[in-house]
Amino acid sequence: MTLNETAREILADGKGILAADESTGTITKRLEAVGVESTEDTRRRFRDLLFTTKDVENSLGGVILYDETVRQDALDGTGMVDLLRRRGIVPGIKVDGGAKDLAGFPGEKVTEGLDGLRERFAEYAGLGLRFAKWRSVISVSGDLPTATAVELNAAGQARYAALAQEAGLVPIVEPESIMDGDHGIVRSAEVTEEVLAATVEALRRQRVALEGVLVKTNMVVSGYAGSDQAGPEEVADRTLEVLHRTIPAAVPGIVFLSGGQDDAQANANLDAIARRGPQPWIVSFSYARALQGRPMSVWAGAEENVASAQDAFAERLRLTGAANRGEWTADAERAGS
Ligand code: 5MM
Repeated sequence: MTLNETAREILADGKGILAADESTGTITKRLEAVGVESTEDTRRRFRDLLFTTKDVENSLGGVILYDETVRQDALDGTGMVDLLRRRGIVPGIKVDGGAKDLAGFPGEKVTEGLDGLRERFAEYAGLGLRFAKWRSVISVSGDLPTATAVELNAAGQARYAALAQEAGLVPIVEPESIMDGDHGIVRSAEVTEEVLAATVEALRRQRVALEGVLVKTNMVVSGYAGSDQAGPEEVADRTLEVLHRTIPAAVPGIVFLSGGQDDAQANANLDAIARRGPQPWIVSFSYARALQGRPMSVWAGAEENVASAQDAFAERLRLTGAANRGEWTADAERAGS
């Protein structure tokens, strides 16, 4: 199977990707926020709960895993990777080593993790993983990002993507422009465009085959601390404008992260984008928080809550799937929450 075929398989029939690849530090924060101690076992139980939810394969074509999960067994004794494969879900792996402070550039980050990556990819390919993910983090303000941060992160994405393709895995290239500031949507569009353009240019220079790449990006939204919040119609227009300007049609698919938007907002925006009709690429979702937040709080670590947490996860998938087809409504979201 070619990389392009794998990418299309993941996003076939309106399916999207679950990002269940939180590093131990990140999932620990999320578990502790709902009163659950983070241990290897609680992390395994929560991810088992997600992956064994009924009919999950109808909405998810791929799941991004963290290294720890790849080496764990589900509660029925099946390896987590095999469990997903048996359900017809393509297993993937986050391979970046996290975004670290960029020396000399206060407030900016650079993603680490290239050392030894060729060898790690060889192992992951042997373990049955078929796609990968690398996230870079771009700070946004009136002055940031600097050209240096944009270029270094783009170069990292390109080197990672080339190694992924060499090993036969589809790289998800995820340059996230962070929307935490008080900037308006125009600034958000400007930075997202600069970052995506630089990333695609770096991929070309690194001889990465665009046909075998998936792009994961933020939606173009107003900075969360801003007084003026753009609605879904403007988000859809500006997001698609930026994507049309930067992402070649050779790229098979673009998936959106939820980025800390609340569940309903992420889906309202995804729905508005989907309602714009067919695009040169498949457009879909790759959410972590907007799919997992609700089931995690329903679960709260208690065995007796597993069934209701799975219902909550199925409901999040149903609503996000509807948004991905342009069939979402605020009423359905309210009824489901
Ligand atoms: C931006 O984060 C990605 C998408 O998640 P959201 O939908 O919540 O925005 C997500 O895949 C993220 O990269 C992982 O959760 C891993 O995070 P860390 O920081 O632990 O590598």
